Amino acid sequence: MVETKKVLFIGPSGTGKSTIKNVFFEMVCPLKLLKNTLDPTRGINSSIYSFFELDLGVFDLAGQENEDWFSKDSDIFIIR
Ligand SMILES: Nc1nc2c(ncn2[C@@H]2O[C@H](COP(=O)(O)OP(=O)(O)OP(=O)(O)O)[C@@H](O)[C@H]2O)c(=O)[nH]1
Ligand SMILES: [Mg+2]
Repeated sequence: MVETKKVLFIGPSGTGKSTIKNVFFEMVCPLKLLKNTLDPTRGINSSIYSFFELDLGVFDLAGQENEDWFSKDSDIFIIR
């Protein structure tokens, strides 16, 4: 049976959330990301990765919208 899990990257803007996602899940070179920085995330950038018996949902949230994640958009924390 395939298990499903969810990981959220949430925190202040410009602290490296999208960089971590790109390095660990997309295998992008960290040095390349220090040179060519990513644009600030808007809204949610979500992907699903399958590892053997695991489907992992990874949600990279915009730091500039942190107030919304803890108020009107807090359903992001619900595991469906
Ligand atoms: N020196 C250093 N810089 C980093 C590191 N991780 C990320 N950065 C830099 O920090 C900046 C912001 O990185 P992002 O990954 O876009 O930050 P974020 O948390 O996704 O920001 P938002 O999308 O605005 O929420 C970029 O210029 C990165 O190159 C790190 O470990 N060390
Ligand atoms: Mg980002």
